[in-house]
Amino acid sequence: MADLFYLTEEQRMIRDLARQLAREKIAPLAAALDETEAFPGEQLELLARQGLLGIWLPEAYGGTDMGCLALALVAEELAWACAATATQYVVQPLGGLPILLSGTEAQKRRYLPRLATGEILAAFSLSEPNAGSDAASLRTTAVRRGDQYILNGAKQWCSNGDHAGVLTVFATVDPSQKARGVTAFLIEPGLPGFAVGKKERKMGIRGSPTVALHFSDCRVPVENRLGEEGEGFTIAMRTLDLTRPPTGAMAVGLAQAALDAAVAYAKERRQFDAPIASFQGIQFMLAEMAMQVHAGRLMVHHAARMVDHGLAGNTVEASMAKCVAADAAMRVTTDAVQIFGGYGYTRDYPVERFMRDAKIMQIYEGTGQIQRSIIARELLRS
Ligand code: COS
Repeated sequence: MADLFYLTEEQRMIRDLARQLAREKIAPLAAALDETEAFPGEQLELLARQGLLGIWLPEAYGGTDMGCLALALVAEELAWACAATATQYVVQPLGGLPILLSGTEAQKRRYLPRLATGEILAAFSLSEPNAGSDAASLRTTAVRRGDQYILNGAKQWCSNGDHAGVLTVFATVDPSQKARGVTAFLIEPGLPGFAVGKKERKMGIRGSPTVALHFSDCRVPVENRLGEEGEGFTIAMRTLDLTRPPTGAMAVGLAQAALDAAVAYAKERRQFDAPIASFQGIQFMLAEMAMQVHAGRLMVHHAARMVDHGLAGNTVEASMAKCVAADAAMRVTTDAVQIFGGYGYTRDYPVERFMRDAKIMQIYEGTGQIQRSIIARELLRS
């Protein structure tokens, strides 16, 4: 089936490597990671050693320049094994792409090679307690004083914010300007006035830490501003255009894992003197699940390929792919629990974790409703 996707030799190689690592080394740790909410440090070190952390970066910055589809392929394989580890993997380009897209040469040289090797991890902080879907309404302020900006405010839902060596943080130089006031800054831990806040206790992807950030008269040198004043919102949106395909790919991987588990269980589980896979009701469910996984995967590949072929403006395709794949993951994982019956509702089988992990796919990197708004806006543009 994979060959139908017309992958290059290089893409097939990187997918196979990720699949092997995910199945042999990462999947066995996934249940305990979920249970303990531990940080997947060992898993990320493994991915770093295998050269997987820098595949989205150009060679000039220590990467292997494999592109968006390769990133999506790896994200899918990792999410098949552990959605929390996969999330941590995708946070590296989420936090780092703004630097690649808009950084000065000095900023790129300072951070990107270390992101490629995994020496430091990245984070991306756009959301706030009162600015989630309406990201342009963020209220963390950045006031220029000489060669510094003074940041004040609170950020929310920052994946990996407590482990990152560099955080791309969005603040506003003028709240009345909405999106046009948003400005991006590179923040390093230890900066006076910057503190990591509450770690959330989440339903799923529990090995991926989600924290609040606090800025209290935090002095940020002007050299740490990314792009110009007012360019931050566009930087954030362009980044999400690139990370929504790999995020959709995580949803595909999770859905594939649930489908694989459901197929295996349906063949093994006997009721009414026959394997439940022999019943048409179950067969139809499995067929529906397979169609949804397939549709999600094709859309993810298409949105990622647009990036790799240098086609400007994959915004709508990225939103469609992320939305369809996330909805597929929610439906497929829910159906997998149904096929497992009472056993599926217990922690003795992985499908309940898959279902909990799937829910975030419809929320992070823009909710399903925001993706639909982006698609509709394009349809209705006159
Ligand atoms: N690429 C480049 N620029 C973009 C863009 C994109 N994909 N999308 C928007 N922009 C630009 C617009 O062109 C506009 O620039 P100008 O003012 O120069 O014309 C600016 O950004 C503001 O865009 P827009 O008017 O569309 O902003 P809205 O406030 O209406 O918000 C949505 C747009 C809802 C799409 C945005 O707030 C969003 O994506 N929200 C969800 C945020 C999210 O995903 N959060 C998850 C947390 S990050 S893990």
